[in-house]
Amino acid sequence: MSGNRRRFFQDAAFFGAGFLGLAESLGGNTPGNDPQTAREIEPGRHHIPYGKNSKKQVAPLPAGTDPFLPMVAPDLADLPHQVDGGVKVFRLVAEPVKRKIAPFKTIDVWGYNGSCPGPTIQVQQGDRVRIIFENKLPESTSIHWHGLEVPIEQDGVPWISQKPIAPGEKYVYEFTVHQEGTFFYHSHGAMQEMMGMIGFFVAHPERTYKPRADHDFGVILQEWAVLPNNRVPNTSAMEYNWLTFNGVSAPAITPMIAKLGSRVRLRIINMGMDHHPIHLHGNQFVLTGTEGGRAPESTWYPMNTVLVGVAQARVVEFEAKYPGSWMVHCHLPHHMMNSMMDLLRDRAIETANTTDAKALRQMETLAESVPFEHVHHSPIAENANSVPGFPQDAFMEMGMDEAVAKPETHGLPPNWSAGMMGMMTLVRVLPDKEYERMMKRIEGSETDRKVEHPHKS
Ligand SMILES: [Cu+2]
Repeated sequence: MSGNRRRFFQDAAFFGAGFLGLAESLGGNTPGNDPQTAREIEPGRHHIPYGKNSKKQVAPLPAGTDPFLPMVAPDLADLPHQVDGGVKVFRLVAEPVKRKIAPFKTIDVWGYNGSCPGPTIQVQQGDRVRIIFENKLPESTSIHWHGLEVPIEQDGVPWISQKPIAPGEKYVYEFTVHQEGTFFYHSHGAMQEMMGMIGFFVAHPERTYKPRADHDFGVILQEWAVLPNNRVPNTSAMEYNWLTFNGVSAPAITPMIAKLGSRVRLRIINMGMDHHPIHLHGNQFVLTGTEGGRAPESTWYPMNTVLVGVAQARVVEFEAKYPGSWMVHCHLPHHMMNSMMDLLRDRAIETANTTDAKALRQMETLAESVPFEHVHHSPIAENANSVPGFPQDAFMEMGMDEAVAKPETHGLPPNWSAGMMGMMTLVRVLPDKEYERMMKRIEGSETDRKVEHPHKS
């Protein structure tokens, strides 16, 4: 039949669109190859953004300082600290990490403390911080405190402000955080950055921002070029086939949960090769901050898409006035997709030159080899095959609700996961009672996890 339509799918295979990568599953991946399971990233996923976390603040607050609402970065954990003579002491370890970016795709990246991106550092304006850093990479590295005004010897640039930190070496950074805002820490090596070596460094203000937010969420934007049947990103690539929020691609990204009537803050930082226009459905937001800190209220104006350029932070806030599951996603079309290269391999799907029924059967056959529970794409017209340009999105959707199920996805409509790919997640705005039930569900699953793994708690 039509060579054009067949080529569409072949091209799409190399272009990177549609299905989630399934290399490991189709290739008979063994559990031992996946040290970082979904369960292991759970600690950062679960959160009670309403106040409970603030009990974790151990150091007494100086006079004139408000307690802060910690930021929650879904799918990432916080870096814990100890207090030594009034100094907040963090231990940060650079090391290779296996990151499960989708149910059937784990990649070899570099990060910090077993996580890529690294765990979130949260401090308060005025804090003295000490970061005891250890390099467990096979090469030298250093850490730059992006946006923070620190003495030159703390700036983390190899050969300029310090000697490179050799493999196996430790290095201590120490400085006072006099700013407030959304910063990041990252390796100052370009290729190491593209291997994922970044994390949030949030400095909460001494005095709570007005109006105060009830929820504070964070998202790190990253892109990866991972060739078929490969697990190591190509860090010199100029085009990308996997796009992640906090190191996970949709639909595996954990939704953010907000209470109806609350004020929601979303901090977004970008450490990659591309800009990302991040769009929120159904609501307007205002830009309340950048990588330089809080913006004066006189500069706020309504918008619903914020362009987050490389090395920038953008902080937006909105009133969650409307109940529903509202999408937050990058609006670059190719960033709303996952790679289908891994799925296709040598079994190139030939749906494009066949009828809808045959296409479905082929998809069902593929689905049988992986734990997809739904393969029912959106309806197509009877004459679809005669329309120039068909198909575009017609065969791209594969539901995997069960594979990515977690408390935060409870109650979403069946097959919700089918259309979610790449840099895409949800803010679920829940009325009071539903919100309370959701929080209980999340807490309950945290309790289960602790019982199951008492040695980890
Ligand atoms: Cu994007």
